[in-house]
Amino acid sequence: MSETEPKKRGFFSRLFGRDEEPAKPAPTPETVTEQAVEPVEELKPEVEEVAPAPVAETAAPAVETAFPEPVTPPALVESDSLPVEPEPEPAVAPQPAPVVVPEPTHAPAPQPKRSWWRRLTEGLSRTSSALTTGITDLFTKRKLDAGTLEDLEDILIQADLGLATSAKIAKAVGDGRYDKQIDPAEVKAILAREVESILVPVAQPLAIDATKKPFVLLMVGVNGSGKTTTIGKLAAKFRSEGKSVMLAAGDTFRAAAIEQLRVWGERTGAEVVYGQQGADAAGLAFEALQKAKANGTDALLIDTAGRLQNKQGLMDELAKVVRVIRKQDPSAPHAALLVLDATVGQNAISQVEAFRETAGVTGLVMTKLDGTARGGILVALAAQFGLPVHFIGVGESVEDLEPFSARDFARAVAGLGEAA
Ligand SMILES: Nc1nc2c(ncn2[C@@H]2O[C@H](COP(=O)(O)OP(=O)(O)OP(=O)(O)O)[C@@H](O)[C@H]2O)c(=O)[nH]1
Ligand SMILES: [Mg+2]
Repeated sequence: MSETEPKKRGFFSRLFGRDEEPAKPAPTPETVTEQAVEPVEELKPEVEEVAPAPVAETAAPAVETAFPEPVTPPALVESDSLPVEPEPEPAVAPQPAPVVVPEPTHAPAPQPKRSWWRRLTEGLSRTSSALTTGITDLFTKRKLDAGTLEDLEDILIQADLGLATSAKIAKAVGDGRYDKQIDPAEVKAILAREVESILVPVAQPLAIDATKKPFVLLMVGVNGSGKTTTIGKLAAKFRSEGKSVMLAAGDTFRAAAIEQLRVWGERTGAEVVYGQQGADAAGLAFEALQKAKANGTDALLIDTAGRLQNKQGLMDELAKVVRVIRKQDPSAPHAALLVLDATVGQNAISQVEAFRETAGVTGLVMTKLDGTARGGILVALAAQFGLPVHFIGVGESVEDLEPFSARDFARAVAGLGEAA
């Protein structure tokens, strides 16, 4: 489970709009075996680094059942290294993990379409109301002085805009306005203008280089930040553009993570390459890249296990995934996207530092802006790192992920209307 996130509502309940997972048929071991791809054991000869020598890097050994699930999946937070040893054989024969393939009839009823602006402003409402309420209270019927500007700076810092940016905005508001009355609307307009100017350089669409077959996208981040969901949303986008997509279930930690990606594969018509729980993630990524190359696939999206940025063992595993991918294609991954959960606030800064160092992060995706009053963190990150921000997420559904627009974001957080 996640250290950074409270217990989540089950994936299946979200997907199917139910409180419980669907009743799982108990498949025979043969059924399960048929649905699994070849064990990752077979990858080893092709990947120098997944040779059996170091214990921490061996793939899970082949076992009789296709899903040799331990009764209790290994807890991510309790270990610095990926699970490598199979659980000892239980006295009672293990139940094969049921494979749940969603029935089309379980698809949620289509939601009425809301415009992106509406979803964005609703999603950012907690951040914008924290800012605009504070600004209105502060500037109504009051002349501007040093104290007001300090209070304004505090409001901005509390919304996680960062010290430097908050000071800059307060200074812009103060410029030439001392001892004058200033309308809250004017302050909001200055806020929007300043935020936009910081965000413009980072608001860059994710460019898919069509000459790369496949274009390899690696998704990284801490536990529960939204990596797998974002992969699903991107797969849906790419498929709707007519691209062929392959997903690699590189979060080999949890059987549920593999299953979650397989469901996205089903929903989006993307092939999913997956191995057994506990298999070597680097080996799996290597095999997926080989398959995608052979198939001429347009985009390969590689999921990875969530890992805290201060767990060195897990960060080393991620570095290995990148190294192994590069052995086959030195230009890959062509995009390494760090998925950041906006609700973590300032912790996002150390996440960017660590993942940039380990995985060569090329761009950011910020999710869960709908669940926080601290959306200003995106501005602080832009000012500090200048990394491209490709997408933001303001909800759980497929259409809640959109390319990032500096102007829309700036106007929405400042509580202004849609740009003309
Ligand atoms: N409200 C909201 N929820 C989101 C958003 N993006 C993802 N989520 C939810 O966040 C939860 C975690 O998402 P996952 O995609 O499983 O996260 P992950 O990073 O793959 O998690 P691990 O694999 O456990 O590290 C799920 O319940 C998602 O539906 C978003 O933009 N807004
Ligand atoms: Mg995941």
